[in-house]
Amino acid sequence: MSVTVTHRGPIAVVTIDNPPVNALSLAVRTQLFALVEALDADEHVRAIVLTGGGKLFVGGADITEFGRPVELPSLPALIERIENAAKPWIAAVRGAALGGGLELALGCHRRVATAEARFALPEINLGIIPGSGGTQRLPRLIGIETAIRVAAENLTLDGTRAAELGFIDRLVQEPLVDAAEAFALEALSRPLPEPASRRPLATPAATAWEEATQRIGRAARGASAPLRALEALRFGAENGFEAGLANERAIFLELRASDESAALRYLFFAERAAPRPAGLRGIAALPLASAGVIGGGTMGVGIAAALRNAGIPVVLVERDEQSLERGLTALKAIFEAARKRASLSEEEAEARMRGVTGAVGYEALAGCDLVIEAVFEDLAVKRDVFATLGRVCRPDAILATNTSYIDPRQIAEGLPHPDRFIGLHFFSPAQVMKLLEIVPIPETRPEVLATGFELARRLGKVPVRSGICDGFIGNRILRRYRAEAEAMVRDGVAPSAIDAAMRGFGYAMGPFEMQDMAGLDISFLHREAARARGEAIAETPGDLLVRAGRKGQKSGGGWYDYAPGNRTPIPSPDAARLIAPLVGAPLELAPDRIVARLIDAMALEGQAILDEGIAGSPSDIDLVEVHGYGFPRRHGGPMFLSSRQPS
Ligand code: 3H9
Repeated sequence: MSVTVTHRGPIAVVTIDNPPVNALSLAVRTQLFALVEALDADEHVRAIVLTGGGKLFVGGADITEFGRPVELPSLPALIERIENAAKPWIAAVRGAALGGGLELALGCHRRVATAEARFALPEINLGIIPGSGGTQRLPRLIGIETAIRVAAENLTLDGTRAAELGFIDRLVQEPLVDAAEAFALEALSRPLPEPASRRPLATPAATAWEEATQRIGRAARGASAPLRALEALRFGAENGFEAGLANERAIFLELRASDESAALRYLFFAERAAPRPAGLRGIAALPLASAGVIGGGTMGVGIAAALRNAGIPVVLVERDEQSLERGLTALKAIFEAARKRASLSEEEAEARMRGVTGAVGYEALAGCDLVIEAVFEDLAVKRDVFATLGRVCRPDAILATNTSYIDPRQIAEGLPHPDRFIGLHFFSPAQVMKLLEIVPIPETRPEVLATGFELARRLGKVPVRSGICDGFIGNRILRRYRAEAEAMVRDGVAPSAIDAAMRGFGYAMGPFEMQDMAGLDISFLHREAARARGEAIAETPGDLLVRAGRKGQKSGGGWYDYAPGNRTPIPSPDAARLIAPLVGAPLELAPDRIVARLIDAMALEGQAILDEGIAGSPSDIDLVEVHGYGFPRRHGGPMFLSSRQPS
């Protein structure tokens, strides 16, 4: 049974027990609906306490049902039935009451919660809006301004805040059900409060709506659900509860069927599946109490910051005092910036640095459970590092390389105990970017691989296992993406038109703007190295730019020109002249054609990566693109998009 009822004198306690998150599946809704009827008719029952089994109240509607037509009883019908029940229903909340879970609590006549309870309407993250009265009942209890923050801007209220806002009638302590029962008994003598749906709601001035529209539109970056949530809130405030509820439901059903919601739901499940790859079930991670990072450049410092943010003590190693000092200063600056943004307190920022030991020489790494190498991308340099680590580190310490392109098998050659070696490919800035490509070599022990995934979990990252190939999953697709963008330039399409199309699609910047920011020279050097190895790689427009000294923003220009001290790209006649020998007659392509050509190229490379067994699933590839390369979340990823296109 997903829903159980027990009797405590005149109080019936209804518990939703539907692990893992007590989602309001069809079975739960059906049983709850029948229970409301039965308890109304039961003359021994005078009030009902509704609670969730386990650690949380209810995680929301069952998202796995969203791919199918709505099955009855619907959640709005159930909530309306509870609101109209003959006896008072009291929600007793511990842990999360999210989405439909919060809406269910809103339909109850009274609510108690622990201080740590969490109330939120995260529907917009799934490309939908609340569909069971969340945008209509919540503002009538807590005021429209806070309701806007909750429904359209992802604000979570804890129990304490919810009680201050009057949404929670009483803050209680564990044992929750005992406290809720006592509250229910006391409340028996009091008249029932007006249900949320019948409470008045003050309508804010038009300017307040305009201000919220601007704010939410800016933050949404092209996603539609946040503004639709605001629209539902406004309509309800201006037209009354009944009309508001019908309008909310219509928007919910429209969005539930949208491509955007399908993409976001797909990512929701992909992100949850990623930390637990099939091959590692039951394999325990090794202890990870301390870590070393070699290299105090941007990447090493970012990795050190990510480790410290997860509470792991770090030894940062550089080759001389001066470089170490630079690295430590950069690390401190990261925490200082977080303090200025108020995401860290002064004390926390100081504690982050207290957990860092700077060292010149590798002996300081002798006690570390894990050492991550983030030095210059050069095989000989890296091999040297690991030869030394093989001598100074414990034989059971995990040794990891952060290489982006070098074959980790070659790096590990000659290392004693290569079974503890692994690639951990972070993305810059490593304290921010969510992706972690985990690259085992054939000798890597399963426990070491499991520790890579456990590290990702502790760092709050999305782990994706990658096989070994040039560039692993992400940089290999990036190369194909850039090559296709350059092929379009050769066909005569202006770089600025390609960039504008990709921005329109949802990327923060287009491929040429990105190259200018990152520098054109690194991929140029790769091509040159491949040419030196005898690979037949034709001259590209990018090669012509680099040969003329246009390496991107750092050299004052690349694909674009830049005014001194300004990063705004200006279409460049000089660049156009330089690449002209490789470029055809001007060609205008519609933005959606440009986007389709680039996404197709990425998906084709992704398919090759799958066929070669480099990635385990299409969704792993999409997670790489979304979390490492700025692919717009609302489109799901290149593999998702291509799977939905008619062929
Ligand atoms: C909604 O409510 C719409 C309504 O307004 C209107 C309806 C008419 N359904 O995250 P975890 C699975 S929309 C189905 O690792 P945690 C998840 O896939 C919903 N399954 O746990 C995973 O499965 P598996 C609004 C769900 O403890 C397992 O549960 N609600 C759902 O770190 C554990 O998940 C939300 O958007 C679901 N609703 O965090 C809340 N939720 O083990 C979404 C989870 O097979 N959920 N699963 O991989 C969450 O934010 C977190 O799961 C939660 C628990 C905080 C609840």
